[in-house]
Amino acid sequence: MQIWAQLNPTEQTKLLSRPALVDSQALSDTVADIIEQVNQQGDKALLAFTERFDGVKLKSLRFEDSSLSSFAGQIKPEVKWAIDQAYANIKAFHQAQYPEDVVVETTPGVVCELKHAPLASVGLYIPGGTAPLPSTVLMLGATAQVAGCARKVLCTPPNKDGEIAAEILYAASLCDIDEIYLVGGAQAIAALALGTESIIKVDKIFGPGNSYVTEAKQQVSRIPAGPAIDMPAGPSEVLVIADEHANAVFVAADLLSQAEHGTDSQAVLVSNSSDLIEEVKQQVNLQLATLSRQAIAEQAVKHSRYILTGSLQQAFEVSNAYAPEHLIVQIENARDSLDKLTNAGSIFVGQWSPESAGDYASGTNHVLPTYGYARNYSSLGLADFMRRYTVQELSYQGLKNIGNAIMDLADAEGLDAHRQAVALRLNPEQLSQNS
Ligand code: HSO
Ligand code: ZN
Repeated sequence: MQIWAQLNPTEQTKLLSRPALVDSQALSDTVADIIEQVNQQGDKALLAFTERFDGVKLKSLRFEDSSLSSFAGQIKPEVKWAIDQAYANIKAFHQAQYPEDVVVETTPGVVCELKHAPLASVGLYIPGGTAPLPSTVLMLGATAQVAGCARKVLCTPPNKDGEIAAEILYAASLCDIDEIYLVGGAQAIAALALGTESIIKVDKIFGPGNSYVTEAKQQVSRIPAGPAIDMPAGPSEVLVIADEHANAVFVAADLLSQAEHGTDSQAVLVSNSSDLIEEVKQQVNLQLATLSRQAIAEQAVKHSRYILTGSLQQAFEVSNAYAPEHLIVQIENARDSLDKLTNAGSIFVGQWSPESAGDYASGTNHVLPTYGYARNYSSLGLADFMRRYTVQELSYQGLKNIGNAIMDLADAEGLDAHRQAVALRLNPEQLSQNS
């Protein structure tokens, strides 16, 4: 347990720092090489990388099956029902996020509009790894579907048998995703960004992934006229603020649900009660022993942090400084503290709101800013699958009304043609004078 007030500012900053991202030259060179090979050899490179990294020799990259929804029959009924319920809630929450268009007459005769349109084509990356993540398919797919993106392309690495989990296929079918490719890693990101013979490139790439995927997303986003990406990513993290009224069993369970994601997962408890902290520590050890992913969670727990503050206000300050991806507030009258908690990807209020709810089924998106980016990046939402643009229409009178402002500013910037574009409209006789 660390006592916040006893640390100097440097120690406080160090305590809240994230692990250094694997940002080695070797990683970035490897990824650059993969991107270049996909650029030069297209599908051939994708198939070769899939054989090398996923251990499977595919005949075709595209997952061909006309009736994706038939995979419902291959999954447990309760999992199908769970996917259905999660999908309905995610859809409902994101449907409510439709942005309003704006029309404003800023000056008489000068009408400005803000409009929204769905992105035409989006790439949704679903990681492979130890467990299939149908929940991530729903988070990305349902949101793209609600936004109205015409082309939704899903890439995921095949398993050893060259297949994709039925849960992923079923979730994809709910989201109307009919373009699925069996390709993962940096090579999938390269294909989505550059295009190959079988994969047409997309406008924006979404989704979590390992350090290769993350690096590849960063690199392709720098390609001139390349795709946009959703957000930078780091290891997943949770910060729990708890007071002496909190249930230590619940708090420990929440810390562990983060810890089991990966050995680099970040779990932080901030409390004004040393008794609660001690209780939670005991609970963490007890519950850890029951987990199937104990080995992973144990590693993450080793670098978890327990911070004792002098007050709840100080706990809020610590949380804002850390800017966690997930923030769970288990204190009395938790809702009253919301105004003070400014920096977090997603906030879970009160003891009945575990992070798992948002990870799976409440309706909020689980793609969230990590690594302190909750300070300046938004949680994924409908707006990320849309672009906004403006429209304007001026009448003659409107142009007259702001004409002097335009011409004087053009003068100030020394841009004569800009001035002329107004002057010639308002005084067309100038044209004949010039010629
Ligand atoms: N906690 C993860 C999302 C997730 N959890 C998927 C379970 N499945 C990052 O927000
Ligand atoms: Zn999770």
